[in-house]
Amino acid sequence: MEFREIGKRLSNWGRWGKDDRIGTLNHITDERRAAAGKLIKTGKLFELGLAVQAQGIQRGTGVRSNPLHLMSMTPLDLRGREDGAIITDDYIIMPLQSVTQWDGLAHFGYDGFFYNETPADTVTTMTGSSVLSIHQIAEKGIAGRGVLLDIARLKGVDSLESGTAITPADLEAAEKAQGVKVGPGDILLIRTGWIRHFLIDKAIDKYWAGEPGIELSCAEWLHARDVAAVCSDDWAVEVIEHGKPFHLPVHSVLIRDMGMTLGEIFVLEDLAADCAKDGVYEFFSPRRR
Ligand code: UVW
Repeated sequence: MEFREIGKRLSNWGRWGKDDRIGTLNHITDERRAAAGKLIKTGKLFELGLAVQAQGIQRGTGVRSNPLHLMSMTPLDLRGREDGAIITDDYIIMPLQSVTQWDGLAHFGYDGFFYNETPADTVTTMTGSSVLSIHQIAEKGIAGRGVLLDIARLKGVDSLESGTAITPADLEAAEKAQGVKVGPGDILLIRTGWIRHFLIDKAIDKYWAGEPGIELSCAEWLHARDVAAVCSDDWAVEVIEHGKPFHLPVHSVLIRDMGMTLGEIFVLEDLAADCAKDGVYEFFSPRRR
């Protein structure tokens, strides 16, 4: 299949050493992070994550449900104490796909391997990933120059339709329209408007009925630009046609071959509105753990 050939061509295996665990995040050098810090002008903050909530974005089908909140201690459990203390404790149990998330490099592979020739059997139910666990990305964080490319705005719609493929030409047209250029070490945020089906229309089934997103040819573009990470407001970053058999070629090449973490279910509406207002589409994108 075409993605294997493209993956071989764009492979970053060994590029940062055989023991590398963070892939394209290596493009964020200290110098680039320091330069990104100088982009802070207004100090405004934008929360890009969905709230952890019981009535979340998942539908409870298959293995992915919404967060479950359980009380493990309440004042009733301690009643009658001499010191009068009352205490509450609680748990949250959740699949990580029930909120905004970064895909670790052990999330997706093919033909028996994850990024950097890491065998599939390095991930077990009891230990998780012994080689590519995302804590190695989290320790360093994902902080640097963020660039938003607002493709929904480019096309003059609130949200792209499900199955709409975003091409390199679209990315470049957005760069031109917005007066910004994506460069080495950037964290690229792609807005499709798709999350409005959850946030505004409250149409969760529609949110999961395929999605707009980048097509495989964008992998070459991201590789040529030395992009560090890509995130989007859809649930898989890549275009998915509703009803078609499950296949994720962009995940295959970006995560497994290039070693790029993908950010999914990002809330980009407020950030995009602010960027449109002042015409500034680059910013400091801070470390999140
Ligand atoms: C899959 O659905 C396999 O991945 P993701 O959660 O990254 O969309």
